[in-house]
Amino acid sequence: MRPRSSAPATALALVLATTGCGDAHGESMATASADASTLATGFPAAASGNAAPADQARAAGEVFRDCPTCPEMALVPTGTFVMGSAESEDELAAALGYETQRTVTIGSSFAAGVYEVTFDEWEACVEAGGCRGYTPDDAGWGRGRRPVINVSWSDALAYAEWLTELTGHLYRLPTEAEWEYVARAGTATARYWGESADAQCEYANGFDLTANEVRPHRYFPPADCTDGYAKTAPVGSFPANGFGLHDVLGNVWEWTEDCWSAAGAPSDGSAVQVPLCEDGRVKRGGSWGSFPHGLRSAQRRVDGRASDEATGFRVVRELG
Ligand SMILES: [Ca+2]
Ligand SMILES: [Ca+2]
Repeated sequence: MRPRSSAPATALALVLATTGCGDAHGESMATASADASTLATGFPAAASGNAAPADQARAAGEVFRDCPTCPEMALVPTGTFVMGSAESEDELAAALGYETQRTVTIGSSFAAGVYEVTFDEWEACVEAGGCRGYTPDDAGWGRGRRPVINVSWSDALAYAEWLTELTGHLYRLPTEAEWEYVARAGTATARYWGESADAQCEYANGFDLTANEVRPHRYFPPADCTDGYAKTAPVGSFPANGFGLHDVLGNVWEWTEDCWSAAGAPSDGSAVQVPLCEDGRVKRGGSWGSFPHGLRSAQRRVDGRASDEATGFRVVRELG
C-alpha cells in the first residue's frame, strides 16, 4: 500500500460544478459523432517499481485484464506533474484555494481502468457473490457497456475489494492525485484535448445541446456543440486521452479514495484521509450533466457517500 497522509478537516465545501444530476427524463440516443481514436501519447517515462515478474514485463500503456470479466487496465508510468489550475480557469476555485497548483510526484507505476466500470462488469461481481448483492438502477437508460451509476463510494469500494479477492492483485479507487495525473496524461491544459470548451463534444460526454433539448437548464447554457448523448454514453464512445483512458472527463463523475480537503491532495500522490471523513469523498471529472467549466482536469467536487445517476467510478490496480 502506498503511504497515507492526512489533512485537517474543513468546513463543508461549496459544490463548484452544478450538474443535471437526478434528471430522469428519457434519453435521446443519437449516435455519437466522435470516433475512438487516441490523443497524442502522454507517456513521460518507462514503467518502474517493485512489480511482480508479469507486471515488470509490461510497458507503459500496455492494456491487460486479470480475468475475463475484469475491467481492462492500462499501465500508467511514474511521473511528476502540476496538479490544480491556473487562476484564469476558475475564479471561485482560485479564491477558495480549491485548485491551488502544486507539484505532485507519482512515484510508483500502477494500472488504471481504461474505462469507467460498466454495468456488465458490476453484474459479474454480483453474480459471483460480491458487491453486496446490490443491483443498481439504470434509470431506464440501459445497462451493458454503459457506466454503472447509482453506486455510492462504499459500493465502489466493495467492487474493488471483490476484484482484489478474485485476482490476488490490489485493486482500489484512485487517489485524487492519481486521478488528476491520469486525467491530464501529460497535459497542462484545462482539458486533455486542450483549453477549448467548445471542442468538448468531440472528446467527452457533457451537458451539450442534446442534453439541453431533453431538459433545458434554467440558468446555465450547455456546451455549444452536440455530443449526441443526453444521459450516459456507452464507455469508449469518445477518444482516449494520452494514457489510453476514455471518458476520464465527462460521462460519469468518478469516486476517488480521498476525503475532502479544501487544500487538496498531498504532493506524494497519496490520499487525504481524515478521521470519519465527515466532509465527504472527492469525486472528479464531471458528467453527462456537467457544464463546460465542470469538465476540466482540475475540477473538484465533494459529495457525501450517497449514490446518484451521474456518478460511477474507475478502479486502479497496484503492481506486483
Ligand atoms: Ca451529452
Ligand atoms: Ca468520467
